[in-house]
Amino acid sequence: MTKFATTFALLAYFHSFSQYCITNVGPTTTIDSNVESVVLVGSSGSINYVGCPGVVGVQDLTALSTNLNAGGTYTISIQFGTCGGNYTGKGQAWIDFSGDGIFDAGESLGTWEGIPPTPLSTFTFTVPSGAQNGATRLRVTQQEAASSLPLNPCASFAWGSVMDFTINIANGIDCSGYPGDFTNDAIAVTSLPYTSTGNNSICYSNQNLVYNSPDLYYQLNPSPLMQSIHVSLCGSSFDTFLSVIDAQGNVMAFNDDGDNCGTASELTFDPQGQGLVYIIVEGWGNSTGEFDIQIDANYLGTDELNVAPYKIYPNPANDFVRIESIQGPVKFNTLTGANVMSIDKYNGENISLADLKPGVYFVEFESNAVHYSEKIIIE
Ligand SMILES: [Ca+2]
Ligand SMILES: [Ca+2]
Ligand SMILES: [Ca+2]
Repeated sequence: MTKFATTFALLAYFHSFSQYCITNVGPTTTIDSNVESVVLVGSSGSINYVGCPGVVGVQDLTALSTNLNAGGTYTISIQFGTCGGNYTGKGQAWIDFSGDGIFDAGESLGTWEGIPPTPLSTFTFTVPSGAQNGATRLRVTQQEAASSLPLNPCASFAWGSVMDFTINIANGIDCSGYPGDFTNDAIAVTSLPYTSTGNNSICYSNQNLVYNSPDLYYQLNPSPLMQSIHVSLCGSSFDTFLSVIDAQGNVMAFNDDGDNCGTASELTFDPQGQGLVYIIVEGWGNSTGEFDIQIDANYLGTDELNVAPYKIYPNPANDFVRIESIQGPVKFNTLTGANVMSIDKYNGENISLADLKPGVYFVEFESNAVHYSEKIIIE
């Protein structure tokens, strides 16, 4: 498939909000090869888990956690083994230090291979000083009959284990000043034109699964006067990908490489009738870097704007006034809001002004559920 066709297929069928690979991952059976124990003593607290019986899929042990400091060195002890017979296999563990929802190759703690029973595996590792503060994930996997190392942390296979634990990191990068990681934290675009820069290489996770690259979310509430909205990442330093989704997650528009800006992205979408929309910036593939974003709108021309759906005449008025194209209640109020005349069921006829003194009044009525208040002068 071409790059474009692949992108389209992913967008059309696999657009969802999820972070770590957890579906169609891990063993499909509970017997035989299995991680028997995981011990990790942190700077405070510890994980001390004993396995067996086996669990199908990813075993969610994220309720178990320990605290690690960026720059600190720790040792994890894993007993790769079995809950049944002994068969050759391979094992590996990762911590998502970057906090991007991906167990990257560089985040591996160590590997094992053998036929159980084998000695306890101890992997000593240092938490990168650039690790992201907060909760992240440890994944321990054992895969029977795996062909080679390193293992794929997202693989599905017959026998073995995939176990996820929570790691709380401190003394690393504080990402609290990096909004836009997801829809609940989207960067609000409150006026157009909008120009900003961003960087998805630290503090952002992969929420938009079109590509594994971490993504930034912007949110925009289009005005009804906006006919089209143009989003451009032209000038960005890396190969970007851009999508626009509505509040339900439906893809409204997307672009990989814009017509005018190399591998940076550019698109135009129709905001008419839309509530909140999200503009998602990510990289093509795994690419990350600094990007420029410009958002602008074309507005409906005056001839396309709704002209007033009624006509009041004459104004100034003398004996009568008429409101064309209006039906329903009409009220005459003074400038201070006191009601001086009401018509319950107006139907386009002349309204006699004989009972009103000369002066300035507000005429109040509705058209298509919109309330209008028009000033008229009675002479
Ligand atoms: Ca990662
Ligand atoms: Ca992504
Ligand atoms: Ca691109």
